[in-house]
Amino acid sequence: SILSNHKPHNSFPPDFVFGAASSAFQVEGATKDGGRGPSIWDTFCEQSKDKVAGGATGEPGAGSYYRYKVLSNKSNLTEAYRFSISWSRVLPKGRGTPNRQGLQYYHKLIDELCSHDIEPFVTIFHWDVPQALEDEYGGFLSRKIVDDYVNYANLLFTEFGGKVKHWITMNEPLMFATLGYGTGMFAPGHCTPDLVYGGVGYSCPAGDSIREPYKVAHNILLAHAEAVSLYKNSFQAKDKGQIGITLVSQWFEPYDNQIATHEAQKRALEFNLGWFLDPLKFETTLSMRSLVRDRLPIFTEEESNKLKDSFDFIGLNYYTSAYVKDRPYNYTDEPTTCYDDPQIDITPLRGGVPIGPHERDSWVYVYPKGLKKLLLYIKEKYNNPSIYITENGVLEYNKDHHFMPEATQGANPIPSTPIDDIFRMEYHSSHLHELEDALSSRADVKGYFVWSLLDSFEWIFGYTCRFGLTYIDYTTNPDHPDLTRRPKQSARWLKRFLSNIKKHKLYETQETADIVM
Ligand code: GBH
Repeated sequence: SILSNHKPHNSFPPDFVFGAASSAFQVEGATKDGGRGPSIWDTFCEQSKDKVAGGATGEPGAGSYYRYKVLSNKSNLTEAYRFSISWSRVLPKGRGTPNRQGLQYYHKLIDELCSHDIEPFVTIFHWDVPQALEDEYGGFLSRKIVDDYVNYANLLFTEFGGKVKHWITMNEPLMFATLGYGTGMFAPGHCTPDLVYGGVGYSCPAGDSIREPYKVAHNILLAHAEAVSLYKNSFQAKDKGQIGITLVSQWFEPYDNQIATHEAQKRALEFNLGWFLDPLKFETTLSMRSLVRDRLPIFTEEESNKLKDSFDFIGLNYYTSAYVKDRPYNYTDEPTTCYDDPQIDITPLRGGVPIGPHERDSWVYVYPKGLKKLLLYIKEKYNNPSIYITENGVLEYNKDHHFMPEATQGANPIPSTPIDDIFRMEYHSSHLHELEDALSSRADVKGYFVWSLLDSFEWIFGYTCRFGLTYIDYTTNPDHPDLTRRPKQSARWLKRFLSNIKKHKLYETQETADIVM
């Protein structure tokens, strides 16, 4: 069992928020319906079939465009729902006349949530750049995106600001920049032509794996800062909401005790989290400046001031951890991708032993302690910002996954029925224990979102694996899958967990019964 202990979960503050999360392209489907324009992920799925398992696309997602009444059970599964808005559904060409039908969809969804006391947390951008802007000027490679992004954000604040009190400008700029422009594994699939990286060849028509990721990250940060300043100047006083950005990082354990290894650990955190969090709090990390050198764009003093403290909260996505060691780089060689710049090796194994239990070819190595360590690192280094864990979760493969036989040896065995996901419940319970430890060390954590509410389109893995608390049946009718939803065991557990927490909140002035999972 990966459950380190069965202590009661009883130390959450009364206003702590529990939710589940998703993103538009992954769940909505209906990619051509209701006036939606294409995004770079539609194009990527169409044109790079070799890069997405099974040649999958955003159809059917989880069918959420038509089945938006997802949470209207008699009692709620969660107190909050984090979802993203599809930019090209509300602005099919990225700018210009809004698509009323698209806006109507999000009004319906938000009203539905509010009528069940489920708080909407809205991600403005979760990787799905309108194809029109990609075609026109290269999307986030161009600084022109800043105006269009701010115009889009302004539309959302104006339409939904009365109802939405938590805004997230961007999801994981790290992944968007490095996978979209470093390896080319994600849309828009850029990398240095004929890149061979880590022994694997990537075919990309164009790109520059050592420069583009940094340009894109730079423009993302500028767009974020402008949108936050717009919200703060024109909306916050009347709407009384909060705005932040979601970042992702693993925790990195030093592989051994050498000084160089500890320095490598520091660089690993700086290049993953610090790349974005440092300019939001101080200024660009020194190690990045000295290692990426003239390939790292520079913020003007004005931009830098605008970036500083441009958030009410930080969203943090945490899934897994790895070991890190030093990899001194030979400067006579050009680096191949941005992954060479931090001069580190990242590996989930030490002496052949994985850092935590995992299913055979899954990237999620279960390491709950990493969450606490990351939270305390952020608390110390960044002056204890308010944090929401905006994603935390684990996957299971479909039964027909080709690694099936070996996979069953892992710690999250393929469930005997698709909804029998004990390992997921244990995953969340143990991460919540570590989160509570971080709370007791005074980390300012305000909420926790499970990834994900529903099984959905899992990017390059297509529909071969599932992160949902809710199982989606894709098989009933191949032409028109009816996408029947069934709560998994983990969903039942979460519901019980929450009602216990609520009881605890209610009686917290008295001495009260143990809250046990
Ligand atoms: C999150 O990213 C995303 O925000 C969310 O949309 C997604 O559904 C969720 O993860 C689950 O995957 O590691 O090279 O094999 C977390 C970062 C980036 C981790 C892509 C998995 C897969 C490629 N993810 N990565 S690799």
